[in-house]
Amino acid sequence: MTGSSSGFDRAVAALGSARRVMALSGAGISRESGVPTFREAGEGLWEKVPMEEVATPEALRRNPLRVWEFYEMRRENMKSVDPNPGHYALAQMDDLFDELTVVTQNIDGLHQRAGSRDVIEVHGSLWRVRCVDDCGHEVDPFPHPAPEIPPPCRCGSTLRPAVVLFGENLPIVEFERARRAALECDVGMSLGTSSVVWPAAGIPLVAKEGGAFVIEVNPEETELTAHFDVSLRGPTGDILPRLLEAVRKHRAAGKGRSQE
Ligand code: BV8
Ligand code: ZN
Repeated sequence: MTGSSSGFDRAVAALGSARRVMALSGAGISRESGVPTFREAGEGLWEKVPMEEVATPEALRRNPLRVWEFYEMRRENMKSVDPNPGHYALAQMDDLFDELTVVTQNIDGLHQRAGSRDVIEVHGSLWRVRCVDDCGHEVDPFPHPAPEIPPPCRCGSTLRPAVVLFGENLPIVEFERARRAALECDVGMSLGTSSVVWPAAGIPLVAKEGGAFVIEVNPEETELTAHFDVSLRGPTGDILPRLLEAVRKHRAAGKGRSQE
């Protein structure tokens, strides 16, 4: 369930009068689809595989096969995975606002499959590969399973997962667009992220600096909980559909901004 009902009601009132919304999502929103998170006690990906071994540029240079096996395993696991009610509710919120920008740290593509129209992947995509030597060649979507790993690039080099590894810069165009959406939004949401990986974790704080009302949805407290106007304690698969319903009712009752 959420935090105090006043927290939920304040979130509904803020969303009810919002025109532009920015939502940062993390692995938590995909957890109810069966995608393991990174740091969940007992199931987190990094408990099973040290991230230094598979998610850094050094690892990719040192042992590309090991990194490819890790991302092929994640693609394989996605075969039986579908968006969950949290993804769908967020996608249906597209019709409630002039702008709803989903800034996702996730690489699974579930927001797009659920129908969200404006998704910025600040950590890349599991379904895209690019040239290790930046010759410009990209394949999106890359066939799964890969015919051979690491796959050859047409320039003679090899291809790598087009995801942002630890110690790598975020794609500058996407990150700038995410920051601008955060600065300009009326409400910023943080959905299912532990807020420990920067600079993505700081995007809701950019929204707050820009004067937005900021809402966190997470079953647990995070490192940034104290910075949010409201922190709703619960799974996104439960809270987002309830927020969607409540904002629709709020609007139908003539509260919040008029629908022109
Ligand atoms: C960068 C893509 C500039 C790949 C990911 C030393 C050297 C270099 C860099 C650093 C350094 N020290 C610190 C840094 C910065 C580093 C960083 O922040 N490290 C952390 C660990 C301290 N950041 C970087 O390296 C970034 N780049 O800084 O570039 C630079 C360049 C060179 C040198 C210096 C600086 C790049 C980071 C991107 C890494 N790539 N993913 C892949 O996915 O395989 S990170 C990955 O983990 C995610 O993308 C996400 O961003 C991050 C955090 O994960 P979450 O999504 O939050 O998931 P998590 O498991 O942590 O939490 C799940 C949450 O869900 C929990 O809160 C849980 O309560 C909640 N939950 C559970 N169930 C539900 C739920 N919520 C809702 N509903 C539920 N049902
Ligand atoms: Zn190439």
